[in-house]
Amino acid sequence: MASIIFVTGNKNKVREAEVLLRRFGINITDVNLDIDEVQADDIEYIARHAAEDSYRILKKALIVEDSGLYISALNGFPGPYSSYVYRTLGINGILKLMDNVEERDAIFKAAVAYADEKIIKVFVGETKGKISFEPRGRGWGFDPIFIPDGSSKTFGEMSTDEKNVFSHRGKALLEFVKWFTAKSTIHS
Ligand code: ITT
Repeated sequence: MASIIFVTGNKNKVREAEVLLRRFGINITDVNLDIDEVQADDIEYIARHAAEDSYRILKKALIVEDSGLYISALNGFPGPYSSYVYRTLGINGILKLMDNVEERDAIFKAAVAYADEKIIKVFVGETKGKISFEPRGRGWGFDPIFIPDGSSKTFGEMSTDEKNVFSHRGKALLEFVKWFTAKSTIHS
């Protein structure tokens, strides 16, 4: 079985990636490096830098992932600051900002960056949806208030497998895995 390192401090991301990559025969080991994330508006840029910095330390093939929730009525807030905003305002803070706002459009974006001794490559995934009027289900982060287009459930009401079909992370990881398995076949 092929294996890859996932550099993250977020066990929820690890669980989602494990479930998806296992289907392709790829095993994940997660490592929390606690490196400083560059501050930038662009998650692809953030992921690329994190992958570069992590590779310099670990010297093994790895992925990192940066993601964020972009709410239209809030001009894309919290975007790349989602982790901080989740910890400070939380779900209820976001719902309060959206009080009396009818336009609920939002996009979840993920950038998965792969690095090895030769290359750094970034894969993106986006999911359009709506911010719910109240939290529903469990999940983590903003899961209970995000309803992806094509479903009536929030991410918080979905199983990991079902969420992976709809989610930004699932889409970015799928792009990564298609490329990674093709690359491994060529080199083996
Ligand atoms: P690492 O940087 O260590 O990987 P993190 O949680 O700090 O973990 P990010 O900087 O990418 O990750 O922050 C993204 C935040 O956006 C995350 O903490 C959640 O609050 C939110 N988020 C991203 N994807 C999500 C998802 O699928 N479900 C719920 N919330 C999500």
